[in-house]
Amino acid sequence: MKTTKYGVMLFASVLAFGAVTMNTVEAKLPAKTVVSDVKQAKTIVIKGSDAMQFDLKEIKVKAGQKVKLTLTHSGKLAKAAMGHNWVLLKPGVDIAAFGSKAAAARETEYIPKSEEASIIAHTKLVGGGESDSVEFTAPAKGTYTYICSFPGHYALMKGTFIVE
Ligand SMILES: [Cu+2]
Repeated sequence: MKTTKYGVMLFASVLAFGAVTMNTVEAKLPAKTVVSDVKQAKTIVIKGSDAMQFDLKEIKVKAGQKVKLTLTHSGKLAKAAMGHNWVLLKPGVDIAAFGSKAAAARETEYIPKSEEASIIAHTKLVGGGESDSVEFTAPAKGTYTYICSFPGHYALMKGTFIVE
């Protein structure tokens, strides 16, 4: 009897986890369910490649939602040559100015100490085959920008983070 009960609970939690990770399912659910989703963590996986590209150009979350974002480097190149991170910037940050300060911040893996106030959340720098995750609360409704702050990457490695 006990085993069956735990089996059902495990199955239920697998289902719940699946619902959080699938955007398409979330979009089709009735409004009532969507509201409760704000309290659930949103899991996002974004990949950075050896071709200096993020596989996601746009990410959508809800205001106040817990977000767990994992950056995976899908390539093979070393961190020193083709490192990637994921940096979510506050609105109004001059990306070119931020990028040039970041490029000079090699000791802190291209996260400039002087610009910490411009950053909402960021992952660590990863090389080929590595991953890093960051958890944060989605900020207020609006449109934000994320970049990779490795020198020279932000021009190509950039996307829009939409908070609804
Ligand atoms: Cu990069």
